[in-house]
Amino acid sequence: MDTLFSGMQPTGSMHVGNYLGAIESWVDLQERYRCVYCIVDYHALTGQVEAGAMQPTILEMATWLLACGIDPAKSLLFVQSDVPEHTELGWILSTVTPMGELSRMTQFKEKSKQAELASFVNTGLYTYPILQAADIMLYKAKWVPVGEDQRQHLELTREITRKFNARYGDTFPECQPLIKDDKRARVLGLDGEAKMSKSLDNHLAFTHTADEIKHRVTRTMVSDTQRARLADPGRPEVCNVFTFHGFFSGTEQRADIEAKCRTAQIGCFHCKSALAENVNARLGPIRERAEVLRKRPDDVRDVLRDCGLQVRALAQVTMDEVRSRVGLR
Ligand code: AQP
Repeated sequence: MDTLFSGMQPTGSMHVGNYLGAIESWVDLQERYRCVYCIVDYHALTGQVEAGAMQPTILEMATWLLACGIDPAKSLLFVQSDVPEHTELGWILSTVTPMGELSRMTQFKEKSKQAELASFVNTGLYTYPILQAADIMLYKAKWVPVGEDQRQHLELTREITRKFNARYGDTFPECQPLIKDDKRARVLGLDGEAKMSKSLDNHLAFTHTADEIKHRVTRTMVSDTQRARLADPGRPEVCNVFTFHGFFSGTEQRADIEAKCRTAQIGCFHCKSALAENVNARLGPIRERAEVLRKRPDDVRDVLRDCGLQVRALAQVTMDEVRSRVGLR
């Protein structure tokens, strides 16, 4: 089986964008690959993390991932900082990474603007993609399921792999991104413009209650902006609410909504209410499983610890090889 790697930051709650863009695939891919899934707490330090706040959010993220269907009998789910080899390899890879390539990263440009508002652009934000390359390369992963926003970082990982192999000999495979080929690759936020994201507060979080989801969808989600009155025919093809029906509603209901929207037989509120119901129906069983796991936090910690030990053994084999190739002791 080929190895597959992906990571998730333990910041806030999982949201519908993470779920549709990445986590749904994480679950499906467990059947076909040796999956290594990582809660990337070192990466989260590049954001505004309060001292001491990380452990509960790591546990919370692990709980959501298990509730979504990550199965420790099939996949390795661990915490990045339990395997310090990530940062060791990251340092070595930084010595083959051109600064010019890093400076082109659009995520750095966007995140540093947000960080500027908080008056602190840290170096970790800039070198983030090198640590991400180390995360993947440490397990010699060939496949990386992510959302579209990570495509550029994975191109850089491939470039870093080529540079390392050219300098020290063939050591790492070039990874390939696994990105959905539809609108789930970049789920838009409730504003219908930007990527769904916690920091923009345009998201539907797994921690939102059913009522909060209903409120957010029916009251704040932007639909077809040109449809001013109920009597105006709608344009589902430009409407983010209709796109979300594509993610959450059945074929028949979608066809019905589309026809009635185009002929102004239903208004946006009706369409959004149906969507909110379907989102809650999808999240319901996940929330229930998370609730059960929350009563057994030690079981979740055990999974992270056991997987961490297994993964560290793999990482140490790679680092022995890397140190030897590079000429370190
Ligand atoms: N809107 C999205 N559409 C599709 N995929 C998405 N991903 C994130 N947002 C979307 C994918 O989710 C995985 C985990 O990403 P992350 O841990 O880096 O989360 P994030 O991108 O930091 O999430 P936010 O909400 O955007 O965080 P903030 O606002 O705190 O910066 C990745 O595979 C990512 O592609």
